[in-house]
Amino acid sequence: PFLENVIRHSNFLSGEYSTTFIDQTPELFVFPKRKDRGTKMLSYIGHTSVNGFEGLSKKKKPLFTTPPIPKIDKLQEIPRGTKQILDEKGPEGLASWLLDQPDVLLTDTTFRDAHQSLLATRVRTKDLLQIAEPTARLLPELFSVEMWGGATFDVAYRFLKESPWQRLLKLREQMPNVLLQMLLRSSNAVGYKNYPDNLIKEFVEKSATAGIDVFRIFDSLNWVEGMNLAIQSVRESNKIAEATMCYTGDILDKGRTKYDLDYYKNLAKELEQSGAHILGIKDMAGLLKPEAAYQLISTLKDSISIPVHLHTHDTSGNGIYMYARAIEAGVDVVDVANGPMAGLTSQPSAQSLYHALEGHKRQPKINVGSYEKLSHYWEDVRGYYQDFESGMKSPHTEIYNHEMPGGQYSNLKQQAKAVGLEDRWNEVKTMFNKVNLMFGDVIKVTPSSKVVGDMTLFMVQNDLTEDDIYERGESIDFPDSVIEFAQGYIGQPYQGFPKELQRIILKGKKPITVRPGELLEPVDFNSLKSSLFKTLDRQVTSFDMISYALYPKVFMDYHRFQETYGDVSVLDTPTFLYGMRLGEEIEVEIEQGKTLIVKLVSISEAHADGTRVIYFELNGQSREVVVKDDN
Ligand code: 3PY
Ligand code: ZN
Repeated sequence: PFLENVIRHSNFLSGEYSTTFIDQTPELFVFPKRKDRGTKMLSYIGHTSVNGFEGLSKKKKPLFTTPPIPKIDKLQEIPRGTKQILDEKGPEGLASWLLDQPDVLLTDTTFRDAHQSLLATRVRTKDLLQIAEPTARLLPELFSVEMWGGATFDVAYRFLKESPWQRLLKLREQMPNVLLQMLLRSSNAVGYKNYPDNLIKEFVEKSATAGIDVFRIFDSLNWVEGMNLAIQSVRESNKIAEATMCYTGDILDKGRTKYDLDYYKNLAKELEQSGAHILGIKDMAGLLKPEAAYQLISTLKDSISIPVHLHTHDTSGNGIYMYARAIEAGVDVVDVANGPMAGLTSQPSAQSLYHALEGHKRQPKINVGSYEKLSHYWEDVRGYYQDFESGMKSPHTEIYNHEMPGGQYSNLKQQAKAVGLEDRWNEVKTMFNKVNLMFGDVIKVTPSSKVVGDMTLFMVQNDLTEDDIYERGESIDFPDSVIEFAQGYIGQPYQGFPKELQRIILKGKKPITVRPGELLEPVDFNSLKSSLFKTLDRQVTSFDMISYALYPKVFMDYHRFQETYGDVSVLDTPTFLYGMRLGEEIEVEIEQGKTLIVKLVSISEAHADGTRVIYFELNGQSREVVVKDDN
């Protein structure tokens, strides 16, 4: 059936196929085989109606309003944007175009960091896709839309049961005019550990072909040696390498000299020399204060000749004022999110920034009315994910003390709760700061922030003080991530590891000082392809291979889930998260032009073996599925 699919495909018939044809044409692998999609879907709905969604306590499906999609004229051509400039002028040309813009440009993070930081990364492709074309049409002046990478990759498979590659391909289709941007953790790609060099190269190359234009590349220790491979791979793909430095500490605090203005200035120069088209500044915890931003950006604009792109989190509530000062100092692009998805641990609001700069000569040239139209959609979509909210309700200035990244705060709180430390959250925050100082004051961002977090929970949970670690550390088994960090497996921290602590943690193990990627065996893609072909029992794409190589277990769990429940990405989000109410009827478009009408008729009492029978109507026909009640 695969070959038949190929030769009947319109692109094949018209001769428009290339070597990426197979990767980008997933419908080739949709065979009219084996199972009945309807039954699988009913099993999922039945299971979720009875047991709730993984990680959420079971509750009745709330009533939601349907998010309004702004009206657009699909017959009109999509307005030109930065993507066309990149295609015409190449990455260097795009960067020099950017330097020539008198006003500040905006990157919209609503599709990635905003929901990673506010809603535990849970926003589904279906909800992104519906608003993608309206966004592309209404906001063609954006510099870029950040919509991929960071935690979205594994969360898509793990919790949303959908393919991140499909998300990318589909969004690219709907947004052909603006640059699409991703967050790339250098040698950690979109994972939490170092990967072999050939996997990083392959990942970059395939992400570029699938649609990514701007790669924001950072290393969790600001270790440039760990970033070079990713920077070069992006350059080879003829895409934009936004080499990024993570901002930590406070350059205004003269008592803290490790990360001072000179540190950032030298790092920026090094990144420019490494081939960056744009310099990114990643203020992942929102520590950059307004005056610090002014000094930092002014210094960088004097020291390097590539554009500067600033990212922050609005946790402290100072984001807009900080941006205003950075804009005064000449920053070229700043990251914002659409109002209802902005603020707190997310990015500052696009609309707020626009109005704050009223009358300013660098006010962004966007249509703020368009932003508001799109905001009504996001307001309602956010409601779908209410159970993933972190609970932070107001600006949080303690961030300046504990320095936890925006995306980590809610996560670590959850982890603390899971190990019974919910009541000791204040202690956890204080300990996070202590551990940071014990580690020598490190950059804290994925994955180094996770190491600090793991050590913090370990110490609080075991009632260990700093003195305990130094006095009786020899007899303490530290968490794996802490040992790996001390061994050098996530790279080399600036000014090295504190020697005494490293000795205590490693207990005789020898640390490495080279790039971890140099020591890792390359992935053998040929043998991976044949072994995956056997396990998946279907053709294998480059995307499958990369995902498997990054996350073997996560990828196989996803595959098994699909075998059981089919493609659940077609379900609306309330049904995906809460199942159905008794008597409710929904429509599910399982493919273009093919809609199923599903009604949940009744649910039986639990039988002795713990199963229930769920009675549905599927397109008017009675159907039943048996579901195990896990409650
Ligand atoms: C990520 O790596 O996912 C981040 O957003 C870090 O800030
Ligand atoms: Zn961020």
